[in-house]
Amino acid sequence: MRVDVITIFPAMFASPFAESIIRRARDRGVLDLRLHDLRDYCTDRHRVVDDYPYGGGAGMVMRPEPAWRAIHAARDGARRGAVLLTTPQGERFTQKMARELAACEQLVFFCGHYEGVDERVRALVDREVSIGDYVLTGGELPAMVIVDAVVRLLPGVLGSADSLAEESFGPLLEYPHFTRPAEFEGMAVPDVLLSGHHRKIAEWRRCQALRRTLRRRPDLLAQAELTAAERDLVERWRTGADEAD
Ligand code: 6GU
Repeated sequence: MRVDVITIFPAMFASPFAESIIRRARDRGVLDLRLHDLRDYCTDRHRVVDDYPYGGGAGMVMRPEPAWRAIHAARDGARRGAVLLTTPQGERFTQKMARELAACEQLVFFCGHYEGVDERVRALVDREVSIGDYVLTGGELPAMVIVDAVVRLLPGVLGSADSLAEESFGPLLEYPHFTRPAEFEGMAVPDVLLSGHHRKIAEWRRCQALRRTLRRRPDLLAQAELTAAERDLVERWRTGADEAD
């Protein structure tokens, strides 16, 4: 996958994109990452990327000309792909969207700043994306978050297929994990995990995932595919007929 990021702060991307899984994806040639400094697409001597809003009001607006040039320079029309604008006004980023974006051959991120981007730039934007209901200082961290979530889904990036299939947002939260020692600070690993009984271990984990999801994210249970027995169990926990912790 080719990923182009258009930003006024290209240096912000250096470390997150040079470590861990993203680095491995780049080393393996799965990810071709290109950073574009928006100021390089200015034609004025002072490389100004923002201007005052027509109609007045607080804050500055990102100018359309450098944005337009940068997006055209970055987007390779021969690749199936999308131009994404990171903005708090965007559609909420989810695991489902990560899967959709992972099917693209190119993603171009335009990192929003100031009060926003000149509305006419939206003519080149396929999707506006927000990573959640809070305000950040700019669209760089959201672009990094989205690239991270998408790239780890690309074939050949993670070690085993299992780590993708079993994890959260499948759509239950994960069961508790333990490693050695069997007892730590007076806290013991649940006996079933030491039993070597694979079916019982799988049942215990499924049960823990259900309890945890009910307690922490009951909204996720609505979309989960549960067996009749599991629905029943959850209903008993919910009504307090059975205690869940
Ligand atoms: Cl995409 N941008 C900004 N500035 N703040 C955000 C965001 C994006 N997503 C959540 N908060």
